[in-house]
Amino acid sequence: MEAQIQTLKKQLLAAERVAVMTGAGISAESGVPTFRGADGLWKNYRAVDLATPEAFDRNPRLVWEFYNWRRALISKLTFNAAHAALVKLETKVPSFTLITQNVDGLHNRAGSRNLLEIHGNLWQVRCLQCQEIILDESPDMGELPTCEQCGSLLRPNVVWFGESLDQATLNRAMQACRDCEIMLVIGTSAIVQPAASLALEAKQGGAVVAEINIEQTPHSYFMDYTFQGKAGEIVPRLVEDWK
Ligand code: BV8
Ligand code: ZN
Repeated sequence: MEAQIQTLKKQLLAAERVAVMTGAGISAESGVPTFRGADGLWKNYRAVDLATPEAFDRNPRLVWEFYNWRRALISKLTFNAAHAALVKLETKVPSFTLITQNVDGLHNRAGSRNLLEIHGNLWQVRCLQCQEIILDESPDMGELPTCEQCGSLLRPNVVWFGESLDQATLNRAMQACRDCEIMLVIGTSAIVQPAASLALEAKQGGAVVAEINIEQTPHSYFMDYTFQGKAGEIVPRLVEDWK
């Protein structure tokens, strides 16, 4: 692995255009539960069953309880060495795009700038009626928060299963993956679409693609590099002793 890290590090140093895709695994060492890992449960519910418009229509109180639980938990956590290493990488690469499936806001807090949050952001809420989007970082939004403008129910401004992603954001992510010379894919199980198709876009665009994950994924077979280990240990080594 060490030789591979040194080789990839040299390639990153020489690259003009780099794209990075992160999933829940990059925040695991910060203490944020992943979706599909052993910690992916909440009160015996699976996150994927609560992160849907149907669940919200059926029981908005339960879904808000789930999101308030995540807000309260994540508000006590902070970014880790992997998030910080990507901020350093961004300062060194002429054209750098960070694409994240995560809604925890830890990349923003670490200082990433060119960031595409393709599944939205837990710290934003949206009014069901007037569509007003508000940044609200309070750990607990209350049982059924309502819009100050029109009094309607608010929802987390995240993309739920069955909902389409913001097309402009997705197009920018697609373009960055098609154009890049190197793509790092960090801490994602490569199951959720269309996010998982972005690594294929990079590969088909001729990029060198590297996966960093504690386990193999359905995409490992087409990776140029597969680093089996923790993001918090491997990502900083890719940018260490860079001047
Ligand atoms: C859409 C926001 C349609 C909410 C999220 C059947 C087949 C194929 C697709 C589908 C299907 N049925 C339905 C679909 C589509 C569906 C989908 O992909 N479902 C999956 C479950 C099969 N997709 C959608 O619904 C998307 N929309 O398709 O729209 C459409 C089209 C046109 C018009 C109208 C509609 C919307 C998907 C977005 C859902 N929202 N999040 C919230 O967070 O509350 S997705 C959610 O899962 C999170 O964003 C999360 O990031 C994402 C993906 O999971 P991962 O990030 O990969 O996390 P996971 O836990 O799975 O894995 C963690 C990984 O990290 C593991 O590999 C682990 O080994 C690794 N790891 C752990 N620790 C570490 C580590 N790695 C390194 N270091 C460590 N320390
Ligand atoms: Zn409103």
